[in-house]
Amino acid sequence: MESVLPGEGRLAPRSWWDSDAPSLLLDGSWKFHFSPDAAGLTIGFEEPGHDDAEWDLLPVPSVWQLAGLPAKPRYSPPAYTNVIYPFPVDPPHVPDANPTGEYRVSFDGPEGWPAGRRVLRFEGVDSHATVWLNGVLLGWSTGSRLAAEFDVTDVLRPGENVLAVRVRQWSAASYLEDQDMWWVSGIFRSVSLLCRPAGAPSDVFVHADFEAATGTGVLTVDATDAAGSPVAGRLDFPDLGLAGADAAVAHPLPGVRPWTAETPVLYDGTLTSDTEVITLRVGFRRVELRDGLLQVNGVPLLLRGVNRHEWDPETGRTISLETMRQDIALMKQHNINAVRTSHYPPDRRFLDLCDEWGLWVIDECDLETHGFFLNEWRNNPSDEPMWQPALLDRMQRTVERDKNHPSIILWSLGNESGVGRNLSAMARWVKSRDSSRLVHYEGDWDSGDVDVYSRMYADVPEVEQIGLLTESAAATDELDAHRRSLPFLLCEYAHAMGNGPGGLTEYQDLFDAHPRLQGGFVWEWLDQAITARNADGDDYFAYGGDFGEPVHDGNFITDGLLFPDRTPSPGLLEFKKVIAPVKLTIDPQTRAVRIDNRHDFLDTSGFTLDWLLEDSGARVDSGTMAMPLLAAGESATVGWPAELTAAAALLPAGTTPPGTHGERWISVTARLAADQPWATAGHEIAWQQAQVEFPAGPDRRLAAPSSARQSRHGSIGPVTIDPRTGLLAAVGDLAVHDARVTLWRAPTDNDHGIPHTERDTGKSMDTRWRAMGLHRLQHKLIDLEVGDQEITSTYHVGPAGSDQRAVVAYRWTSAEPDEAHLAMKVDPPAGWPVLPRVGLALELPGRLQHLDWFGLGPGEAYPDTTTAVRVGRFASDLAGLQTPYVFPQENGNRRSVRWASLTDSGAGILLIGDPLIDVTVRPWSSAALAEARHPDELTPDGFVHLDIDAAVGGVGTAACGPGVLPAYEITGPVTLQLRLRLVGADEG
Ligand code: IPT
Repeated sequence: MESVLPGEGRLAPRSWWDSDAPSLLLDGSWKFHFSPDAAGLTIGFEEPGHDDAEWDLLPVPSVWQLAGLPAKPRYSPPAYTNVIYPFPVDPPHVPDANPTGEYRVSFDGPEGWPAGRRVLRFEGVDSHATVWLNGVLLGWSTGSRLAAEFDVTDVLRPGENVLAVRVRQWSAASYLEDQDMWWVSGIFRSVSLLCRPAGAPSDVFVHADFEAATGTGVLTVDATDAAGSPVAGRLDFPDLGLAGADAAVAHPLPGVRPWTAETPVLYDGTLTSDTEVITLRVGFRRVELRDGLLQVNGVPLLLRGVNRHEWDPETGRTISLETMRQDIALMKQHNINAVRTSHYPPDRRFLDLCDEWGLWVIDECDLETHGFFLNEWRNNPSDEPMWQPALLDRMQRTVERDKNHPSIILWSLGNESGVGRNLSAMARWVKSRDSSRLVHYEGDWDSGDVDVYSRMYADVPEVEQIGLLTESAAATDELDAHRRSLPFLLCEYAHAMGNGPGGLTEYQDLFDAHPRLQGGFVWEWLDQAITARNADGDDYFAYGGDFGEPVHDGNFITDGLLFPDRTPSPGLLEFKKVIAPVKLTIDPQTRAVRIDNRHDFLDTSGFTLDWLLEDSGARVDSGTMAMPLLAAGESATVGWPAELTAAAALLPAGTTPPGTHGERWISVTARLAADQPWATAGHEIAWQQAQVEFPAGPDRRLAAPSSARQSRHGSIGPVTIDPRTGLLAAVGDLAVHDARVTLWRAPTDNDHGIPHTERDTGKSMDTRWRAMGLHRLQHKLIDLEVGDQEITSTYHVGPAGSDQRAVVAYRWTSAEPDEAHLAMKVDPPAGWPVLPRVGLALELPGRLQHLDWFGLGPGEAYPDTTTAVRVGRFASDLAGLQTPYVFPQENGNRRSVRWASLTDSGAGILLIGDPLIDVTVRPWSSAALAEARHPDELTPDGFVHLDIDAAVGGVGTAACGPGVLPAYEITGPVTLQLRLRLVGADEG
């Protein structure tokens, strides 16, 4: 367990395949005994006769830390750390308190299997397994996310067999598995017994090259025995015209359809040896570094990727096939074309699906030694000779298992493991074994060992320099020349933690502009939370610290584009829109639509186009338009169909509330023409909107409710201002509390992070805003004038102890009896250079639960996350307006609102932007939101909390990476302008 070797007694790694050779799946309920340390180990548990009647039952596969949850961990609890090892860094030693699971299962020895070897296969055991069959020690293994096989031919017997496995949470190998994820243990992937028929190959390596210039595929299949010598085999691929062809010979195949992630053509066939028929699915493609670019089949790729960990909030790192399908379907539905298997090889079935449905894959080795960074990289296993066998073993098991997947285009040496000789050795081995793919590793910025220059979280200016080849030099001239010859990938960017990621568009624009920038992978796919239960018996999503871990990294584990239950976050919708592979541009002037086909391989024949014309969110007319046939990379401009032009000239159809104006918008949408395995025909791929002139016509405004109110001191239209304080006190009969300027928001995860620009100060925006005192402003009335037509007031707004204050001037006027107009000018002091928001916050009666609005929607949006929202008319109750981030934070802003009504049974207030406002409505205050650690701690306080903002700050990605881009920051004076009205039950 403290050996730095990778294991003992295992068989050489090999590729996985399905065949007619029999096998026995051993998954199921196994006997389980847990011990927190060595004192509790069971002497002799491996003996077949050992009495395990009192033992528990545990499912295999599973991780034991999640057993008993959501109520309470039955054995040792899960623990989360990012970089720091949760034990002293004293390699190869691990804690005496080493949680250990002992497993036993009995099964009947298979009968009637053909002659040959019997192999016991573990797909994944975390972290150290010692294995006995029928009391005989087979060996031990490490490499948690890597397969391990043991030869059991001589030990297996007819009748009852007893398999015993001792699994330790900590081993020397734990130093190699410091990925940013939960520490969980056990036999978490399947276990099976295989027959390897005598004379059948031990390993198979499929070579399926594609020569783009001639359209010719070349298929060779190397079948080898345990000694590496060739095994004769015949290929049968009906669709390739191969019948009984010699596998070892190169078969030129003119006219094959190549495999790409956009066109995942697989040819089904078999490799037949004397004793086995192996099923193969072959995809032809050539991956190469050419002209400084990552090319497949002669075409440079643009990767629109995500980093995917394997996680499920209930089963942890044990993932069902259904969940894998769901992940890939969701990726494809959201225009994602690439996945990095961060930071270990996934369940092998995931890669089958990538081949089948089409995703470019970076398959990453199960290696991370990040915690050595906290010790100045002293004794880093990446460079210590004693660890070289273990590192090479990991790389070999990665490549050997997965080498026959066409979806894999890059092998990654691992993640965050510093630099060192052992990494170089891994890279050399990969190149010697598989020259058909490129090598990736991010941790060495000089990039000497690799074929792509890869970085994480580089900011927009630096990425632009890299795109322009004007980046700063690598360590030596030689390395620099090499690196400049390489394409660039952001293997991680746009940290999707909480509200965000902001600023995706700016990266995508760079990827589109500079060929060297071949895309990136958002960090990360899924919030890795765990379903747990609170004291009230309600379930919630737990993160680091929730299981009492003494050392942990809090909610840094919930930073995905999907919420833990795999519902898409607003960030995923934004990403989908930003990376859409079809770009649509509507020009109302020339009545034309430009279509850019941004696929790398697909033409547009698989897509349809349709249009929709709306008046203030109400449908006027809709129809289809012909999608021009465009090859990948081509563009065309087509005229509007006559029906659209005619419809655009129709008189207004929709209605709009009193005091508001109509707007006419065209939407054009590209959709799937036919069903795909991952979505049905009609699925939206891309869309765009444009405003068109609103034809003059009869006023379609709804009648205003008659204002029976009498003008009296302190009233402006329907609004009552308290003549003593100058504050808004009521709108009609609706009491208003605490209506004041607000310059603060409940910090987002990104507000808690340190933006690149604050590296010197080490301060997050949250720290800076709290230091300014924005969360505890006091309001001092300086001047108040209450007239019949106009009420003006001026306040000094600043925190205790500071001489920094904003001057806030309110001016209430009314042009119509039913309406009040507010202009609120906020002049911040020089000491408050950047603000999170500027607006008016107020509390209204809690019964106003319904928001109708015309503006951007349906989802939330912030200035740097506004791509996925469209102009339209939307409605929601309060609950539907909250975004359930795992860690409570600012959320739910509805952006560029023209008007919004907040009502109860149709009666309430109407806000009209002059011209645009942002609106947030919650059943709790921003202060309560900022206090809560989990959403279940938030309870409605009886009020409706309304924020009407003139400016909202961007969100950025400072949780890990650059902060908000300057264009999305609020600086300087801001004026909020809006009109207020009542809406009646009849007009709602
Ligand atoms: C980077 C890691 O590679 C990834 O595993 C994850 O921890 C991510 O950060 C943050 O969520 S490493 C970081 C030092 C940039």
